[in-house]
Amino acid sequence: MPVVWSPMTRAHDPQNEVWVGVATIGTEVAARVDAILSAVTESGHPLTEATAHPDDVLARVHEQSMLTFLAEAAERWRQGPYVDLVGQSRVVPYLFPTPAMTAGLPTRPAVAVHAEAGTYAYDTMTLVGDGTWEAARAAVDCALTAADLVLAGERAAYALCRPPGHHATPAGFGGSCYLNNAAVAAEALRVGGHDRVGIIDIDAHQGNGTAAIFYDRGDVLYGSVHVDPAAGWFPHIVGYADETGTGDGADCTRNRPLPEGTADESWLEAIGDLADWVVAAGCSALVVSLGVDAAVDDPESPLMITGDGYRAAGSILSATGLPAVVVQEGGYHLPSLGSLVAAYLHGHATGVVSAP
Ligand code: SP5
Ligand code: ZN
Repeated sequence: MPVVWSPMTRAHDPQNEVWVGVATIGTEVAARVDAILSAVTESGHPLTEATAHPDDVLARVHEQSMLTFLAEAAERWRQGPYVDLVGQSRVVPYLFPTPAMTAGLPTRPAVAVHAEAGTYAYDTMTLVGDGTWEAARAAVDCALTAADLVLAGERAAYALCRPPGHHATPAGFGGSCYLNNAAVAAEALRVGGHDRVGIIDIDAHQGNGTAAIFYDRGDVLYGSVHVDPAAGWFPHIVGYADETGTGDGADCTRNRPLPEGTADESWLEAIGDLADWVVAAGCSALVVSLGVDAAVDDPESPLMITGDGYRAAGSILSATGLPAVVVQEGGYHLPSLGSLVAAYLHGHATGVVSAP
């Protein structure tokens, strides 16, 4: 399976994730790119460098105000007092203008970048520094280049996107995500002539950004299997089974939350259900949000999926027979990250269903 990547995706270095007010070492690191690159190269998948694409498809997914903020935030921060004053070199939000604050009053955009950040950043874990915009935009180019390959007749192509994207909403970034690569891939497939596209998200966390982008649309289905937010896991407030879409998108969203500790068998059953669903709905192309953080060793989730499980997931999604853009999402255990991705790609490329 062709692997699309970009050296620019290494440029984002969040350094820290501010979690419960404490700067912890970030897990969404540039070394993820090289861990994946070396494993997929070893497995014999051909590498292709992403080509630069215009902003038109990206602009169908995100509001211009957030794109402008992300493109300019690091420079605005550098020109502010933050490094000298408190030694903070990354953009960290300071307040969040939620309805609890605005409370029906007329409001204006915040002038200070530390205050404006909370208009778009919805958590404190997704910092912006030099290179963040360039890397996130390069990841979008990876997704678009992989979509081009599929539109040109490849059965499947893998986009080594980093930073990941499925938590990025139309006008919000969070969960280590800035630009929604999978949503961009789905839009590219739509523009390229597929009338109905299915997205299946097997990252350990529900992709609230992708869900939000397509919640009221009937032309892109979103299905996700993830650790149950009701057990206290990110994204906490969405991802429940009774969220099924609205308006034209009624019944076009499907969440399959799973309990902590879930192992291969029930996880694969849920993926099989999502696969049957997108096929029955008449989708002609597929986007896979491939997070490998559901793996047993991953520090960010309590699911217990094995490498064989990921291989079987690839086989199940390959058996849909749909042309597929596979987009990298999460996965943070550096020693196993590459082999988990390779296991999925092997299953998807060969289509052999191995017993769970
Ligand atoms: C794309 C993706 O997988 N994003 C992950 C979002 C979940 N992050 C929530 C992190 C919760 C805090 N974890 C402990 C961090 C200590 N450094
Ligand atoms: Zn995740």
